[in-house]
Amino acid sequence: MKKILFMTFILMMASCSHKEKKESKTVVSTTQAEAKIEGKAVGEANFRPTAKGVIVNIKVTGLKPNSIHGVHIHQNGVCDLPAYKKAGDHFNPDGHSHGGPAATIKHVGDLGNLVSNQKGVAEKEMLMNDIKDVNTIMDRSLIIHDKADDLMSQPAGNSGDRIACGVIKVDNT
Ligand SMILES: [Cu+2]
Repeated sequence: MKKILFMTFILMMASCSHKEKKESKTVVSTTQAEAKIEGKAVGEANFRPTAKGVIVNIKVTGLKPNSIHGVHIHQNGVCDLPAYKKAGDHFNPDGHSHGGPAATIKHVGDLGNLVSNQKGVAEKEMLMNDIKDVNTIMDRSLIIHDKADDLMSQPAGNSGDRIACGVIKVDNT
């Protein structure tokens, strides 16, 4: 912890003395995370920090062929069967409305949709431009829904039941 505080101090000092570079290269923390996804779809999500935001990479198998499924980060790191209710609502620290991943106003946890191929495999990589530190989403959950997220309906895009879940944990590998 002392080391982290010290690094934070150094970063603050650096940003004070070089204001013009403030936004460009700072990665708040190098921590990475992963979520092992289980349920009606099985797979993995990985999260890594970049200067522009956290990049999430999701790969799952076992979905219905050629189907679309809402995918979000929900606030609690609990994957309780049968319906993952304890995962709670979308992770939304800013109190924003629900939206699509390209929207300016959206939940931090709004990752849009996963689209499966004819084998029921879906892959997605996207930039979460609202957060730069993977620790912000640590010990929360990644949830896949039965239906597509319409990216508009409040509070969760009308995406139906929760069909798969993974808790987001530190990735030390
Ligand atoms: Cu959700």
